[in-house]
Amino acid sequence: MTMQSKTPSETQDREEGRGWTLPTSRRGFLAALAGAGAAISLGSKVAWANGEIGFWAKDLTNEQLIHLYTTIQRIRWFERTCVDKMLTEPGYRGYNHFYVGQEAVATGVSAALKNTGGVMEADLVYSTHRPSGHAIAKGVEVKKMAAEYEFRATGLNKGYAGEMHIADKSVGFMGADGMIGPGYVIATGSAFAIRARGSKQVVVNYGGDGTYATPHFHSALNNAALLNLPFIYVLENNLYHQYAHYSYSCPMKDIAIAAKTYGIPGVVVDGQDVIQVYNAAKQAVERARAGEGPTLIEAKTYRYYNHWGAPGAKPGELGAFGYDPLAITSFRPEREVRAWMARDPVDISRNTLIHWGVLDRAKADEIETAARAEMVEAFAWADKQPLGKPEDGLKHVFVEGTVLPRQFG
Ligand SMILES: Cc1ncc(C[n+]2csc(CCOP(=O)(O)OP(=O)(O)O)c2C)c(N)n1
Repeated sequence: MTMQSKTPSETQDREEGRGWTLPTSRRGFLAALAGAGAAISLGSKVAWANGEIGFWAKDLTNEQLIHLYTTIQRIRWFERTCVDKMLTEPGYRGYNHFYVGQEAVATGVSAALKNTGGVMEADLVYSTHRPSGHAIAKGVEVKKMAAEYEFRATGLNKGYAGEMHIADKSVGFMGADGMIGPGYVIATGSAFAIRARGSKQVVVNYGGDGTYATPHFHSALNNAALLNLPFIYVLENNLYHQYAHYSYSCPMKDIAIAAKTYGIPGVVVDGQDVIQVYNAAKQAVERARAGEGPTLIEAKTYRYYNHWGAPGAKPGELGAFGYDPLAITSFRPEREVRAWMARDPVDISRNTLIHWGVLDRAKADEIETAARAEMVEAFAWADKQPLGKPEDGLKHVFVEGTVLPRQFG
């Protein structure tokens, strides 16, 4: 990648010393970035022009880079532990729409977000029916998440959500959504509320390639563009909706082209490479935070396992799931599966960080072993948690208390 040439206005600004001074060191620049809003956007443009932030994510510290790799491993092992249980434990209750293969997308996006401060301060993420990676990357507690997947009373949502509707407002994870479509409209509404409050929060909405064909996709982007909302649509193009290739429902190869229709940036990014995803997300977040409106990011990625999995599944069976991606070739070519597995997000992030001298092999192995142990322990803890009682079924469904009679409308 070549450095972007300086635009005349930026050069002019620099020469005339308009409104900003450049700290000499990169760390100094990062400290200056601690400010918010428009200052970040302007600072970032200057940094970009100076080669400070490039495709190598120079703004991330070694610790933050290691955190990316750790997150990818944690997502991978959450899923693999879940799969193991489905295949080997007849009593396991959870089901899952697996995220294996797509880990770098959620990880890269969340690294560009504010993930603390609760619903009024954290950036908000609206998820899909394939939520585990989105949730873990956002900072959801995995033990409680594992318990929720098994409908345990001490789970993240008291066993009411299962996989399909997990939510954790404390980290800005607003919830998974089993319906393909309506969530995006809710997410844009949420971005509108944020703008109305004058908050600097940003809303990220995830969707699959299948969402292109829904009216909600177009309605969400159209309104976000018209109202200039702090909204980012991350479309994870894993090539298939259930068992149909996306070319059956989308006439373009790059779905990001749709952004042109709404006059907003549309970015295609390699979803297997966490650094590339991070860079695209960071730019979109800065843009949204500075009041410059929405972005559509299309991350090209691939799901290894089948559409979903449930307890009692047999490896490789269509309609259940396959643990071995190569066994799931009845609706996709084996060479395609092999080609994507050769670009595994775990390997890419590991090799990148080793190549950069951020990690060595021993440390990378240690992180993987720890992630694996953490997930085995989380699911073992979840197994021991109590199940919900039938008589509690209607609790937390309605708001408790009295509503005064009044006329609406
Ligand atoms: C409105 C609606 N129609 C149909 C379904 C059934 N359904 C569940 S997942 C899915 C495919 C989703 O594909 P995509 O958006 O590409 O996401 P992916 O599963 O590939 O991550 C469908 C059709 C649904 N959940 N909601």
